Amino acid sequence: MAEVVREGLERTADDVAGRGGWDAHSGYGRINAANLLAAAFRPAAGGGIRGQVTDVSGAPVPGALVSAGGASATTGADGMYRLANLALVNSPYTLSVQAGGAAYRSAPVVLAAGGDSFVDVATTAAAAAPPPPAPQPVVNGGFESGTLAPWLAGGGSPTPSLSRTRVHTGSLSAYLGSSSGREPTGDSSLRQTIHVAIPAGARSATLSFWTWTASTDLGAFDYQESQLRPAGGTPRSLFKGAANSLSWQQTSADVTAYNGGDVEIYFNVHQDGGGDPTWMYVDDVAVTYS
Ligand SMILES: [Ca+2]
Ligand SMILES: [Ca+2]
Repeated sequence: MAEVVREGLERTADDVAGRGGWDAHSGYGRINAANLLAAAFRPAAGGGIRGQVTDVSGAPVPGALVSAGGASATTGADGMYRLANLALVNSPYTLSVQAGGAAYRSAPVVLAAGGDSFVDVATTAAAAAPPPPAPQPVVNGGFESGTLAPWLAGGGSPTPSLSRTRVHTGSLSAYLGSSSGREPTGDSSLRQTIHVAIPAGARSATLSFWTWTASTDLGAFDYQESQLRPAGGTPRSLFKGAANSLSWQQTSADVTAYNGGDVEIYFNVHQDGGGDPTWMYVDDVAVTYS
């Protein structure tokens, strides 16, 4: 139905391009609703052929050469082509398509005067190879290697460790702070420096991770925190406070601004030694691109 309406709109439009033809600025001209309802077609000396060239997987084939009756066009990124203002007197036309080193010919295409005929061409051109997966700059972001490395532990109050108690995915996470025993005074931190390199075809990079937080410090002298620390730049806080989520929460941060440079991912639990401990699990730290 939509095709019938489209063709009707085109063929009953008021001529703007001249001789009932098409141009890139005004298309087939101004819509004329009265003519459309009356099916009063505009006199036209030609018509167009439009369509899409696809590969074996049905994906668009850009850069395919489509020609008919001495006119030719190259498909765009969406695989679409347009051959405009083909002379009606030479109709029907046979499309020739060259894609992926092979040639194809269509069945005869009868032009519609003053409108487009749609012809899609399915070729056997090989599907484009998928882009290689972007490198993951965070190493051991799921803590599944059985060691914290290359994460660097700091603070020593206490030194972070691996946990099997609470994991977001897999069987291990990182455990900062202390859930039991005498509450120490000081920091329990983990950090890793990554190099942000947005791959071709992507425009942005996002860091995400999951944390499970608990705190019994009602005075909020303790805190869990996460920062991004660019080399030579100002640290950026992603969160800081005595959180008590008791569930896995995801944090995401746009790291596009660090493209081409290094940034340290920093997690910390600070405790005040007051007997009301605070702790945090971290898992699935990763950078994605889009
Ligand atoms: Ca894990
Ligand atoms: Ca405390």
